[in-house]
Amino acid sequence: METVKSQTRSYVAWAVAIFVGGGLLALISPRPVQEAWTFEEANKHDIDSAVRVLAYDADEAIACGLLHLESLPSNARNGAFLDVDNDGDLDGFVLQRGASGGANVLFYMKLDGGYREISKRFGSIFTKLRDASELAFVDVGEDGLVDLVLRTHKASIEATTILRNHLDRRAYVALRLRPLEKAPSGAAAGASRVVVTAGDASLERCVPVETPGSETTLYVGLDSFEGAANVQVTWPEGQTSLYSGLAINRTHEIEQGSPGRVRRP
Ligand SMILES: [Ca+2]
Ligand SMILES: [Ca+2]
Repeated sequence: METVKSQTRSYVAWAVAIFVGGGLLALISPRPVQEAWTFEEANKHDIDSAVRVLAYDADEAIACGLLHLESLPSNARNGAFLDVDNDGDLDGFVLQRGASGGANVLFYMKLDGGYREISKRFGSIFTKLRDASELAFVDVGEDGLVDLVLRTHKASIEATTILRNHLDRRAYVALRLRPLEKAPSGAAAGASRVVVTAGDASLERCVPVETPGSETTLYVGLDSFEGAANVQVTWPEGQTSLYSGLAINRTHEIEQGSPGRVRRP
């Protein structure tokens, strides 16, 4: 009888352990990764407002100090860097020519100071569209989670598509940067450098300015920061503007030549 009781207690203990263990596992497991990104048809407004945020064209990469670019695949043909999960670390995207001649979208995320491909974590969604020829970003829904625009080439039967971002929400600040329409004589096209200070964290970003006056919206992820952010912008010509006390989780318009003033859209 004692043995039966002991066995019963043992079964109950195992059942409790499995139940508690399963519950803990469910709590710490990330939600299904397939849901983190979904395909969506791109409308004209989204396509028109999409911007390349940080490209890795060799000159721009040098201007931006993105030294980790050496780790990208040699057959990569277009790419961009952006903090898609707003954790403060830049993530990288590249289009890579596949073995059959089509293009695959690869998604890299910064880990331990280097870049690792993690597209497989999200199932096949990053390799579905094979004719993508250009990457751009736009924030559909203006929810602070930046979405990926995959432009296809003209001959393709595939339409330009948006990969909608459903990753977990974190704090961010969005800066709509508007450099001078006419660059001062002698000034070369280059990049604006942006430093966002949020509490103890200082995040530096680099935004290529392809044509004078071209507006670019920069999203800077702030993880779990609560409070107001300070921003320093160094424009391509070297002029520096400071902006303090910017509210998080919203977009601020920052115009070159208006130091200290931020126009709110
Ligand atoms: Ca990130
Ligand atoms: Ca969005």
